[in-house]
Amino acid sequence: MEITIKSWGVSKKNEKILMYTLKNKFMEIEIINYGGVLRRISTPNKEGILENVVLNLPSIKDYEERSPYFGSLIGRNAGRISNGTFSLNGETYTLAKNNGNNNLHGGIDNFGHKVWNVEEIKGEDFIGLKLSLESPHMEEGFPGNVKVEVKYILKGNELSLEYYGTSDRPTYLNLTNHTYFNLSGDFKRDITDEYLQLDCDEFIAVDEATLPVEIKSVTNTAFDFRNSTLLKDFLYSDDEQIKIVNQGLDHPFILRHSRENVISLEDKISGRTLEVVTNQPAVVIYTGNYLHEIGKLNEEIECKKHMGICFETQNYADALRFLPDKAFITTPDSPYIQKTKFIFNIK
Ligand code: G6D
Repeated sequence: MEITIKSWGVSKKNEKILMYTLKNKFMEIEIINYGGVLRRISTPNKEGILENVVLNLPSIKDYEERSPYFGSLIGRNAGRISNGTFSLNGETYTLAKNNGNNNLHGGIDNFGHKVWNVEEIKGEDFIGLKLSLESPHMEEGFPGNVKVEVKYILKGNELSLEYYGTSDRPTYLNLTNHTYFNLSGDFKRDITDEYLQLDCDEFIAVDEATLPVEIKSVTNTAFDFRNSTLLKDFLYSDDEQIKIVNQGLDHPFILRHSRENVISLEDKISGRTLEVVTNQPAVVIYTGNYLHEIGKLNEEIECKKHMGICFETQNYADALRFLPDKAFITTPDSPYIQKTKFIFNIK
């Protein structure tokens, strides 16, 4: 197990960008201090060949100018807050609007655009990084002086993300990571050949602005992934909710938590599988329905629609408006905690 660090240029604000590579016997990952971006995860295919299973871009300039949150840590809020406003304890807060009339992924100067502090962590059977940042009271309109820590921990074939946040006054914190997985290896194919299985009896239907409108049973809908489903069959099936988000998934699913592994993705061609385990109540699954707009991933490969799939584990979408009783409020006495594990295997 080893951690190596190299310089990865400078940001537009002249901040030093560092790339951390963590390696063990099974896999390798790369993290940059800009946005806490998880830039590469290389895992073996069934022939034992290590290849990258997450979408990435070649330089820091690309991340600053054209990344649709590739691998970024997202805060202070994952997803949309409708009308860019919320009320808490009788106060109304006006947030930065960066998605029509809504606040998306925390606003303009969100956590995905910040340079995080990074410390190395080492244990007997794991290595990791502890990323931290402070977000001042009223940043992007959110109340509270907030301190956030995210640990990336690599142990065998598992990558864990442990989030911890505190605030000096009540606020809304809802963090996630926006990695786009593609198990084919080095982006050989899009995700339409991959199989998805979810322990979810319910999903949340959305409107034209991708805001949540109704909790629905998955039974007798295209959104029933309780049995493993080939993504191609879902993505091109005829359903209003698929079309409303530009042909795909961009929907919250409510996690059942009846067994340990609540989300699984499988690529039968490479033999790779991914399982996601989380303590969060929901996951927004996004199938990269606009990825054809971002240009090239590297010198040879043009990014296509459905090139990656995100599992954004989080609180219920737009919870302060849509499900206020379930919105988790961070207070000085009750910190924000999320634990999510990504487990890689070969079948
Ligand atoms: C998120 O849910 C959103 C999408 O609508 C958005 O386009 C993407 O991030 C960039 O997953």
